[in-house]
Amino acid sequence: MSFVMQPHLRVVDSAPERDFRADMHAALAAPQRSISPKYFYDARGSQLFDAICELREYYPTRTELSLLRGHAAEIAALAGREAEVVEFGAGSLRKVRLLLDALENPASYVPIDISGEHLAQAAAQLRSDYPGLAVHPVAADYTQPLQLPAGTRKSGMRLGFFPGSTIGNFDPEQALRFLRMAARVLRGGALLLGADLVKDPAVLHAAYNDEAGVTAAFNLNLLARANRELGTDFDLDGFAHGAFYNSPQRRIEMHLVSRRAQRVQLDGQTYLFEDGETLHTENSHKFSVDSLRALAAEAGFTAGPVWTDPNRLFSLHWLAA
Ligand code: AVI
Repeated sequence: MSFVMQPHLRVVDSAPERDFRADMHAALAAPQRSISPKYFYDARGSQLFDAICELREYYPTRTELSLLRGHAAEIAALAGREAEVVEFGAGSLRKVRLLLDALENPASYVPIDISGEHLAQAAAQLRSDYPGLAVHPVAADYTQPLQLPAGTRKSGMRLGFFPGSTIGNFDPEQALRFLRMAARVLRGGALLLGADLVKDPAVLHAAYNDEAGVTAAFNLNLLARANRELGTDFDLDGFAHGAFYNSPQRRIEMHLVSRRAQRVQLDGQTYLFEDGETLHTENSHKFSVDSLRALAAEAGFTAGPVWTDPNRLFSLHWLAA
């Protein structure tokens, strides 16, 4: 893996279009069809995800924001002065701003994101709003082995930030692999991690089946993206959004469900969907506080304080690396 240096952006070449095409072929050819949820996030998908975060039914974002606000002083005391904040995914600037505002004189911010465009925007915004902060964006797939740019950290600790329960979108082996990588790059520092909690399945079900249909549009956008970028001929009206809580596996599963028997073409190959057959697009694992701490310990972290809301919807973990 090599870094391509530009004035403000370090790019790790991961040929995303080729990955999407190969992964879509593999998904369509498999007996149990499934594809990584990372392909949700083109420009439209990112907009739809932002809209999901505002939904009445989708409690994780506002609950995590209130945990960050409510425990800012404790987090700041643990982080100390001049921390370097490394964010895995340049997602919600709202969240990292809360963290940066809480910290004492944060020295630098390293957002890592697969979308160079998203990163460039995030970096430009933060540079103008935090003139004293050194911003070093890294365009990379942080689910792959990762090397952080050297020499960006000052005297403070390296503080990883992985909010939103994105950890739940990994399967258990990927989650462990990610946490091991994070423990390695943050060694001597810590990771501030948001994790959604196991709860009443009705609450979970509502969060992924909102009345306004935004989550359905987010799910179906994957097919629109494939049509545009890969030249598939998915009939968007031929698929329905499906999301349910798989309680033995403690995860929400999202699927695109074929409404009838139909064919889909990709690069001259034809794939058949039976009526009711699905393309599995996402898992969103839910954790207990203890299961998350055990996973982190297995990856090499020492679990520290954990903060939850009074309804125990969501958890925010301090994990020492
Ligand atoms: C990004 N991730 C944590 C979200 C989740 O809840 O698993 C993605 C999402 N999918 C449907 N709604 C939100």
